[in-house]
Amino acid sequence: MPVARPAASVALEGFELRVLQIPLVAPFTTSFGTETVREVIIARALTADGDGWGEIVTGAAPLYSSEYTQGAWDVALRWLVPALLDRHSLAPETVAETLRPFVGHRMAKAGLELAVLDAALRAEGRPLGEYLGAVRDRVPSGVSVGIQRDRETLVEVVRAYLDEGYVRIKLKIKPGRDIAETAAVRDAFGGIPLQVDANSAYTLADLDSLAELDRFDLLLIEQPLQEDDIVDHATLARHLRTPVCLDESIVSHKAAADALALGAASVINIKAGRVGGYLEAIAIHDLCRDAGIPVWCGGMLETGIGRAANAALAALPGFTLTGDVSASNRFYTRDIVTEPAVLEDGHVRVPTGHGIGVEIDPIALEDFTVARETVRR
Ligand code: SMG
Ligand code: MG
Repeated sequence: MPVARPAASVALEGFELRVLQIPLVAPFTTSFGTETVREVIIARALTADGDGWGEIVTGAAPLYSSEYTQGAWDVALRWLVPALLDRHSLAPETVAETLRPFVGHRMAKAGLELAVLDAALRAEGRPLGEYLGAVRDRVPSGVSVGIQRDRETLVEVVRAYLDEGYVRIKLKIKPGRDIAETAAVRDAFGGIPLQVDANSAYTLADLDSLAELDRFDLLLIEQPLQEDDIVDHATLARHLRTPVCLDESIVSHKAAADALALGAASVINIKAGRVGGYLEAIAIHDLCRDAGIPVWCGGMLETGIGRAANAALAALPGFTLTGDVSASNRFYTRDIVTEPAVLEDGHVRVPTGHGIGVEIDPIALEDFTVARETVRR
């Protein structure tokens, strides 16, 4: 049990799932493509003591990982939600165990678990941060900068984020759009905290060009190789001075333990969605803290729901590196919560309200909904 004090059980009566499409303030380009709209699934747990909210962070296409909206939608409605509804009284800590027979689909499981957890904590009057073990009331905010048209544009985009107060910059890179881009940002802004993320775009054959990044004194290089290239990441790590951080590869506590045992990573990006939930995320946090491995909280362009939960997670003691927990307006002009996360002195506040600590804006939720399904016991 990763938490100090479990939450009370809820009497689960149903689930409402919605697909939302929310326009982004600007296109977001990574090594695997460009997004202009965030397609996401919002889960609402209906319980005898009130509702709870969760977010399934899949994208429209299986490009970041094998999960995607329609796959998550199908598995949630066909298998996961019915399995949860079969339980008459459900403790949030037993959601993962209940869903374990269904292989994979971790983002779908994570979103459902968060909805149950939020309902339980709201009913008890407990904030998520307190439940997870947060030790800070705000967290430093880093920003993930997509691949830009050219280097001049990249420098101006980074400048605007630094002016807003972001305390760490992450550049998305891919082969051919890496060394010169990183050099341009280093030249323009000197010793700012800087890191890069390749989203699996390289192979070991690119070792020499990846080693060129060593001269930029980066905090880390995130996921240079494929998701299942654990041994190759270990080989790469032995040849780079830049610390290797894993994102896509770390799908569970077990995957994290294996990666550390093999020397495949010296830093880990923790995303609750990717690992199947906030409780699994805490287990990885605890593993890394005991192993002396720094972790940071990743982002999946979350709406105000997941963003609030991520701020709570990032406030745990082992999150010693700045995460991708940015303000809502980094991605959205309009969010689905009434108090979207804002940047204050380079930080985002950990909500103190009950559960995830933010309230849903029902009109925005409705406006962005493109599909909806309700399942009742
Ligand atoms: O939420 O700030 C955010 C996005 C951070 O770059 C980010 N996420 O690989 O770390 C990552 C990417 C995954 C999302 S790309 C669709
Ligand atoms: Mg990443």
